[in-house]
Amino acid sequence: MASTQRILLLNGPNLNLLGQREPEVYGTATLADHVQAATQAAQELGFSVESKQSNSSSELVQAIHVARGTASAIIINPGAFTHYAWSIHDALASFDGVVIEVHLSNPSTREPWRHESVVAPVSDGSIAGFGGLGYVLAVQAVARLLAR
Ligand code: CA2
Repeated sequence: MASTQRILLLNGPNLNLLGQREPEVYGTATLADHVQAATQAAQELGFSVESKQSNSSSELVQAIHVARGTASAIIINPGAFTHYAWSIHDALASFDGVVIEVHLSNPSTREPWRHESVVAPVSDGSIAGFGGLGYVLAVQAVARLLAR
């Protein structure tokens, strides 16, 4: 029997503060709430989820390296690293599986510096502006893309 396929769920800087500040932008749910919803959706589709949040780009790069060979997909909300962290771009480019970029808000409708994503060019797709639903939609996208 094939082993359960693993999804690495990564969240970047300051997302550990979700639910504590700026609810008008990011909602009232905590990161733990989002991870739980994504994990439940993944389990229903036959996947397991490993979740990591870090405020350090090097830790996120390291987690992506570990995912090479151990995970079938990466779902990543890189936080502000989205807009300038070429190290995360390069690490994701080295990952052979499915990559989905998620944002709670819609960066395209916000300040101009948020309009560029250096992660989007190395992602299979990006989901933005749906709040926490984005993580669940990303899990569903992973399942569909891996079933092709
Ligand atoms: O919309 C998203 O998910 C973002 O990735 C969130 C990042 C932002 O820099 C991106 O442009 C879009 C910021 C995350 C900060 O999270 C906070 C949570 C609670 C309180 C303050 C910040």
